[in-house]
Amino acid sequence: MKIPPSYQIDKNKIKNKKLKFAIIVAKWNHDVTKKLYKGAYETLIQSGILKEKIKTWEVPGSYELIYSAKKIALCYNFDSIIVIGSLIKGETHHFDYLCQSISQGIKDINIKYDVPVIFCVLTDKNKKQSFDRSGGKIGNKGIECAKTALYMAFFKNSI
Ligand code: RBF
Repeated sequence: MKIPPSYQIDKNKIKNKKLKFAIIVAKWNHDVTKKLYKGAYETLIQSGILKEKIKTWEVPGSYELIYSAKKIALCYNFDSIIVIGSLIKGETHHFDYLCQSISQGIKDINIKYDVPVIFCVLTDKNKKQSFDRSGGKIGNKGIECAKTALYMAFFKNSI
């Protein structure tokens, strides 16, 4: 299987109907994460991935993305896993701790398991910024992450 030459995935190039994707969505700030999910899911479908090859799970918050991605990496054989979350800076220091531990946790899974885990966790100052990046004026990071997942699925299978 060849890796597509550019970051933009051409639907016609996706010949492999067996590629399997997992999407894990945190429900915290669900008004944001549901838009990221929509962007990611629709991008996979538009790229020719079969509906039945995309499996979705929901977890309470972004912190739970770590365990759930690990469990899915361990128990299944997906070609890529997309984790979706939205962290919004509040009054406490939790934001910094959460951002740090979630990115480290997802990084650890990428190292330990043979599946690319794509980081679609927004870390924003406020809701407006999050909406701008989840289908607003800056675009939709869910779409970008699905393209990355496609690319990495090809990469995984090319080696
Ligand atoms: N989860 C998120 O996905 N986004 C957040 O912005 C967020 N903020 C939180 C702020 C505080 C003070 C706490 C205690 C939790 C927050 N969580 C957030 C939830 C977290 O990811 C996790 O679900 C819980 O801490 C339970 O493990």
